[in-house]
Amino acid sequence: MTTPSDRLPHPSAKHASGRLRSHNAFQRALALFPGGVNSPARAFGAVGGEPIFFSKALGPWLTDIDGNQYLDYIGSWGPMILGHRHPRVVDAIATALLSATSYGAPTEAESKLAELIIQSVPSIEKVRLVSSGTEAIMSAIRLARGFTGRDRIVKFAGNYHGHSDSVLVAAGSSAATLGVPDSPGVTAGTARDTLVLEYNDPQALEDLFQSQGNSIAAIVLEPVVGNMGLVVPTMEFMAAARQLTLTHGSLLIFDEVMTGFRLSLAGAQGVLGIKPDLTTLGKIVGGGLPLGAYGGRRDVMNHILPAGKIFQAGTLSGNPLATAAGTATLEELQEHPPYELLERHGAILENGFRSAAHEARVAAWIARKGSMMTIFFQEGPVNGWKTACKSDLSRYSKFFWGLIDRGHYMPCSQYEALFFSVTHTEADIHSTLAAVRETLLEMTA
Ligand code: HOZ
Repeated sequence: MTTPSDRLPHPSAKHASGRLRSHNAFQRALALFPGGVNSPARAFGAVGGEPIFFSKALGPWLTDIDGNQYLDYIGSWGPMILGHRHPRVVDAIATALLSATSYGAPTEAESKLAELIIQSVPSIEKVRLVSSGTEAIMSAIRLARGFTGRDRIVKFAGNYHGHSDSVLVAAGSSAATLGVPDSPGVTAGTARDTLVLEYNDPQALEDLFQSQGNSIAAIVLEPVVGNMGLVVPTMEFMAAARQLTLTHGSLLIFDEVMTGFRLSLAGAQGVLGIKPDLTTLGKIVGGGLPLGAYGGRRDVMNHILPAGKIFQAGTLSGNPLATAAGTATLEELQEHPPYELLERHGAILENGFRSAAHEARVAAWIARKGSMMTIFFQEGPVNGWKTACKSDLSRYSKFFWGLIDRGHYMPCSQYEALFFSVTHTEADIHSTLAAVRETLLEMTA
């Protein structure tokens, strides 16, 4: 087990009384924020109970405001591939902080980060830095529409691309978790231009393009889905998406906000061997600070203002602190690629989950790619939203709380993938597996 210097003794969190400060903090927050949170994914709506409030994190460890410690399996929903407070990232932020927090004017540091992105992801020839994954996707879709002169986009049920209007249709993540995959406030006119298909259904894609291909600006997809739980694409599906967009003059946009720099330095596209026209990035690219990016073919990116006419802007785009954190993270990943280690630990985790479920006689479909994984409480196979949504959500809730009580912080929804970091040791993973086994046995006792 890792032993961070500031790790506190682990009081039994089995009872809500072990989280009294979190309870009080939540009561205060309820009066201040809608639902007591600043993003619904963290509200515990899908698992019941109250969210836990945190005060500190180090490596793979989280410390809540009551002093409980948890091995972290969400990593801030993806960014923390190097673990919390990695020294190189902390130093880079501290150094940047001594110069300025924002200029609203260009810096050389932004070019350094852009060079690292372009070196890492071969399909990206030019890039634009923004402040979040939502902004990256929203901008990439506008670019695809402006470039092709077409209005429609194709997305897949259960894929989540942030919260801009045109992708809040059949959306995954907290939109699916909290039962608003089609949010009120998204106009019928906007939703009409978003065509929704089932993931991993190449025939449906083929049929759609046969009938409406010349009105489609882009296909946007998660090349490995993390937002309906983890769903891996078939090569047939990915090849169809690539070929149909090429044939019909549409663009292929890979949303790699979760998978970028996570599954390989070149993201999911590096693993799958498919080259999109545009890629969106977030999470890891900002090293834990708010930063996103979109990029791709030079001829397409040159349509963005001021090189071209398609508008997109942002006061804090390329913010010096976020740029420093992202640069330090990508440099560390380039110099010490962790992907073999993450794959090895992922395989241990996956096999351990599978044998624990087998021993407890719990129906479970376990999906994994690298350091992302989901246990779906159902027989499976899970290959898209129609199958993902058949999972037993009350079982997931019991599983989640059983693990919280044992000091392991899993995603608070069946429809989110877990992430682990380079700082999770093999011993940490075995300690999680022991807790998973105990929890599953307790659930079925
Ligand atoms: N994009 C994150 C994973 N689905 C959730 C973050 C959030 O909505 O707070």
